[in-house]
Amino acid sequence: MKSFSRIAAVALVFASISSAQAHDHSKMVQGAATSEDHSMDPVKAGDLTLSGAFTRATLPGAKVGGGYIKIENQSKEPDQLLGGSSPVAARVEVHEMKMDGNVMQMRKLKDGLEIPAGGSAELSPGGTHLMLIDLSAPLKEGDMVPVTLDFAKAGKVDVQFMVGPAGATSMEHN
Ligand SMILES: [Cu+2]
Repeated sequence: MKSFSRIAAVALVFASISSAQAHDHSKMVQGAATSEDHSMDPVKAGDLTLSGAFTRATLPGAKVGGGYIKIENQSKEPDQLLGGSSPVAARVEVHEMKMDGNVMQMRKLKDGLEIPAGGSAELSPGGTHLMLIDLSAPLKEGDMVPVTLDFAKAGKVDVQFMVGPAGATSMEHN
């Protein structure tokens, strides 16, 4: 129940900026493309290859930040991204996100995100994402954020997430 109420609180934050947030998604996707210019060398962990990890600068007082990454799986077995941890956040969860009317809704994927055998999964702005919850300090553009991802089969994998620009200008009015 505790974790549910936390997610509900997070959802409320997004709901309060509903239409502006929806409008901003196109910018967020562009931000993703830009971030590839600075993307880190891919990280290999067993049959997994993780690449293009980035997050976005947050404003003072922001409680959450998003994490985005591409994960390829060369195994004949699927794996699951269960969540993670980071020194900058109290918790790191895998969230699914979708628009309901003009209200952003997201929920924790409690069984994790499947990385299909011989396939890949991409966590990206506006879609499935990592959520860094209860940030200890704002994420600053240009910094690197260490995140330990937790996979069902591959285990724990350390990845550096580069902090890109905030991009979401509409959020500055909140
Ligand atoms: Cu989320």
